[in-house]
Amino acid sequence: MSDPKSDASDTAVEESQTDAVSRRARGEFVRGVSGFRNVLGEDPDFPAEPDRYHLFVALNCPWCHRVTLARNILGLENCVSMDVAFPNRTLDDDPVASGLWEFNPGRVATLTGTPLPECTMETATGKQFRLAKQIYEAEGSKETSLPILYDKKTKRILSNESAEIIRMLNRQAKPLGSRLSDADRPDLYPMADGDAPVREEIDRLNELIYNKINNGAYKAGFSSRQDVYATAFENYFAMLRTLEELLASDGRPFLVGETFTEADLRLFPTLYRHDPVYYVRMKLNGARIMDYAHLWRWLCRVHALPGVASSNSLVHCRQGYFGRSWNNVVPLGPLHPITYPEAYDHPDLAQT
Ligand SMILES: N[C@@H](CCC(=O)N[C@@H](CS)C(=O)NCC(=O)O)C(=O)O
Repeated sequence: MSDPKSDASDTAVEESQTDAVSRRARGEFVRGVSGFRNVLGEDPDFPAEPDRYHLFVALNCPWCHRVTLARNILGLENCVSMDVAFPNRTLDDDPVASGLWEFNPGRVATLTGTPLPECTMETATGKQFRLAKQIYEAEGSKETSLPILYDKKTKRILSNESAEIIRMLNRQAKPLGSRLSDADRPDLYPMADGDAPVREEIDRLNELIYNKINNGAYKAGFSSRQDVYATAFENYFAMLRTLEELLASDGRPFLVGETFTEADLRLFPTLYRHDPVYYVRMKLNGARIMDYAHLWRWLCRVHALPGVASSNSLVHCRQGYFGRSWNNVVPLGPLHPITYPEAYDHPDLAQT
């Protein structure tokens, strides 16, 4: 079973920033690095307490999707509050700048012709900021990205790195006030000594899936060079085949075995977007996930887990990915054999 190899300095969290400027100039999409990296519950400034922390997210963003999944799956919906930005960034006529995340629940989505009910104002800083950029500026930062984990008590940004936010929410779920008992709450990254092999396998898959699938999709869809796109395309589908073989090897329900872990949580946002969005938007039209029998059944299995369906919004994904660069006209397919997200209730549609 061949695993596509990662480039030396890419990690499971971020890609190499080596020559980032010249690589971008040569048409390669290179994702930046998050600057806020405090540790909840370990950093004395940020003790784990109920009703103190807040998430700023956009539901079309796959990195934010990791965080909304963790919040719901860990039973933190009532003790970690959340605001939702509009899925399209600000437009050219914006008084501040275009391309920024905006908290504007009145904004109309071209896909539905109405405002989106999930969108909120900014409710955590006490300043009702319109832009995520302003939350960063309040701390002297020039960053603009989502997700953000925010401390409502000290009015400070704790973290803006989704890989670390999900790990911290998992580790501190109980002191944060999770509504789930220890027995009912999944452990996304088990820390007992005996679990070292599980952690190693989660880390190994995280790095491959981040570079070849999660961020790989952007390398394919946002690069402006045929060769960069072609390499990302090949790596993406080679990794899907590897995951299909892994699941087929012994019929395991989840990537690392019998239990749902962080590796599954981090793969889900990309595969959830593949057939209805990335197939067109990221030019990843080599196959649908439905064409991989074990991966399709895995996707439907995760979609059916408690807390998952309420963490997703395909309307926000469609609206967000097909915004400005697609004349705000959102493709309505696929319709065959069934519409999405309804298709995720049908593991039987797996193309064997
Ligand atoms: N490494 C960060 C990446 C976050 C990220 O790149 N988010 C995108 C949205 S999908 C973003 O906000 N990009 C910068 C911007 O648009 O201002 C994480 O995983 O949290």
